[in-house]
Amino acid sequence: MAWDSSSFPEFNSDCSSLLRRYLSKQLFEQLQNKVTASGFTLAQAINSGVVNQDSNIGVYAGDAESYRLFDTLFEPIIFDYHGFSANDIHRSDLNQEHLSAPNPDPAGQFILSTRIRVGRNVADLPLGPAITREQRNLIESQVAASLRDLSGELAGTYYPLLGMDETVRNQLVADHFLFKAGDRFLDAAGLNRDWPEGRGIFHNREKTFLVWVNEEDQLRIISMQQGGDIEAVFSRLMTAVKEIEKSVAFMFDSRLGYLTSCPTNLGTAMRASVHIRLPQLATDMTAFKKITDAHQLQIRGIDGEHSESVSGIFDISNRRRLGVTEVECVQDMYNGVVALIKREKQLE
Ligand code: ADP
Ligand code: CIR
Repeated sequence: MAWDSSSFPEFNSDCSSLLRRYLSKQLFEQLQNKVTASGFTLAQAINSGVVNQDSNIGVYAGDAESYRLFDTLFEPIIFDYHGFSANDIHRSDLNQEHLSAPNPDPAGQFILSTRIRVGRNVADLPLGPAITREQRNLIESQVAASLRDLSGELAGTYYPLLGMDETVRNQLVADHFLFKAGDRFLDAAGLNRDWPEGRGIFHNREKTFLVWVNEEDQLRIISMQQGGDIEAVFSRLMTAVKEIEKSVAFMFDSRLGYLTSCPTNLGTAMRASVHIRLPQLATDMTAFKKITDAHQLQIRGIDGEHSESVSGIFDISNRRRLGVTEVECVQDMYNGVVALIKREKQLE
């Protein structure tokens, strides 16, 4: 759906995005002529949520300045999503020794795999929605060069998307290692410009450590493995993040934490998830959601965001990422998963 960005957008009656909730006509008019130094406008920030009326959130930032220039729109969305408030500041804890999350399913009855990722962007450059082709390509070459220096378990190879065999690419997506192509939410945010140039994936031989380059964020640093050893996955990720940070300066704000293109990822930019089989709970989504809501968890489908559950398998992850530490993000997920497994066993 194309829209005339010079006038207040129309929202469908069933649109329930945070954009619709917080963008009044008056606010639109106050912000519509503001432009950041990298040329990012309100129309660009809200395009994804206007074009995709089924968005949950509907806004993206083009650069660090977007969060300040359009703060009257971004802040209420951030507060609503993360339960964060104006006086809160971001707290970080990357110490793996502070996490207590013993495998909640040592028999391997429920948890298929565990994955934890953080988003990162490069300091002093625009975010993906406003980046130029040259800046994106520069990030790709600099990040690929830094990743080449990793050693031990983290050592691996960078595979650019440009020129990648389609069968190989499709298999990486199907196996949950690589981002999909053509996401309409990202597309409308300007994040698919010049595709596939500048994008790629780094991974170690076992595919337990991966880095996505220039997708929604410039880096998505990922640790994953089969089963429910959450502590091992977290520990590998923390080691990797600290290593990469030695050679790449990340965009960081003392109040909002790591800055990301989507406001749901601010703060820790961490999503800790399990793929978990819960066939009994799947038959009663009201009871299921009661548990996930109590533990501030998000339910996604088997192929990630905006996908469906298949065969009673769900992607369960922490919802809050700002105002909580990395350790607390994983602890949220762990506590909720323990509660879900307990309930599933009762229903069996
Ligand atoms: P993100 O995690 O970066 O927010 P998505 O929700 O699109 O993005 O998920 C990216 C990919 O990671 C998808 O293929 C998804 O199925 C996969 N994934 C997420 N969690 C797990 C997990 N615990 N085990 C295996 N794959 C996972
Ligand atoms: C949306 O608004 O639905 C997409 N732009 C994605 C939002 C991020 N997802 C989330 O709920 N954490």
